[in-house]
Amino acid sequence: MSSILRIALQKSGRLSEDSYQLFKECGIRFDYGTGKLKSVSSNFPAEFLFLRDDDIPGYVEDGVADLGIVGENVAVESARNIDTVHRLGFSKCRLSLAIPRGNEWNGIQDLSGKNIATSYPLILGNYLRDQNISADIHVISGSVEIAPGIGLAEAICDIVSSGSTLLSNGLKEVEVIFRSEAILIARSTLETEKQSLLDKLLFRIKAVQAAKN
Ligand code: PRT
Ligand code: ZN
Repeated sequence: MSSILRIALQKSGRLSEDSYQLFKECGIRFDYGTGKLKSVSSNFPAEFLFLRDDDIPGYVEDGVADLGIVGENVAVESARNIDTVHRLGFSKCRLSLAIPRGNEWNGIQDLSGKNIATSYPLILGNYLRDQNISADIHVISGSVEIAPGIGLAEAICDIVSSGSTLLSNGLKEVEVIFRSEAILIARSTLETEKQSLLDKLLFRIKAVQAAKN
């Protein structure tokens, strides 16, 4: 039986368009943006699944998908047993600590004993442990940047790209704790046939990237 790679992509969001473009530039055709949950490529042994980004690491670990594209921030925070096979260079952003603009900042020790709101408790927890800082992590799933304004936390740790969201919420970025970009992830043990399809795919991705540099 000939195998087919199952590849999980974000259905709609900041990774979607560039993920689709990447496969298109690799010469791999499939229907995208039709609202369907999956699409089989017409010219490469691959089937694409369109999912929420947060679900992709789990599906790859469980073998529902063989490969996926996610932000490194999401892959690391998921703590799933998955492999990073390639860095893709798009959807770049950083995970940063931010505090109210008017507050003084003398360094990370200022956060000792403080409340920090975030959707990234694992990455933040590891960072604070490395820095020997003991602070309370308050997990919230969205709109983290409003937490200081409503008295929920003294600082936040959130994804930043242009910085305009921080600015419009009266916050300033004081420390970058993690830099992220889109990555290609894979199940940690792929069957031989799937591995050779992945090798073919990687060869094309690298050629596309090299042509751009
Ligand atoms: O619906 P689904 O769960 O699939 O998507 P999502 O809403 O969880 O994710 P999405 O599409 O917003 O982001 C997908 C990935 O893109 C993230 O996991 C990051 O790896 C990456 N990325 C790049 C970003 C940003 N840039 C970004 N700016 N993710 C989020 N943001 C947020 C940021 O948190 C801030 O609130 O966008 C807001 C605007 O940022 P500024 O600094 O440009 O104002
Ligand atoms: Zn998400």
